[in-house]
Amino acid sequence: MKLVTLCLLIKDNKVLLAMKKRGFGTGKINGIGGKVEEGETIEAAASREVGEEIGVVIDPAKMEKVGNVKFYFRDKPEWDQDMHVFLVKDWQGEPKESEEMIPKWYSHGDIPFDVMWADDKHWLPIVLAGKKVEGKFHFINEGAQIDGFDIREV
Ligand code: 6OG
Repeated sequence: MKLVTLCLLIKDNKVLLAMKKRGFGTGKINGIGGKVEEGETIEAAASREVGEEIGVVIDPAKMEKVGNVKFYFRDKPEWDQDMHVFLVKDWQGEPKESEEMIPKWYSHGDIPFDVMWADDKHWLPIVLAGKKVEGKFHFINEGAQIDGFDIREV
């Protein structure tokens, strides 16, 4: 199962999300992150991905771990992912577009769930309310549809 990260930058009660221009989830709006490379800590991987994708520098020690969500794809088990979610309130630089992503700030009441992964509406509001989550989702139709999930506050 692939180990991946997702960072949510928070400023003035807004969250930074980005439209993915290529790779897994192209066209969807999501937090910023990617695969953990061999020999890398999860925090270091999250910080590296944010640097590569939106040009912002994060100190791995200043990220707050707020979730662990696992995804199982019934018809594509090679897509299965173990995602670690972080809130980030302290960074250096201004988020900017890259070849991979177009970032944009969203008010908490204005999050475009209809163009995001279907799981997000079930856990992202909990995390944005300052709580931590743990759980899993089962997908069918190559990730287009949820076939069952379990999300808990921890
Ligand atoms: P790369 O393959 O681009 O990393 N990701 C998901 N995020 C959400 N919210 N829901 C999902 O439901 C996701 N599946 C994957 C984790 C993939 C990026 O996409 C996230 C990584 O940040 C299925 O390296």
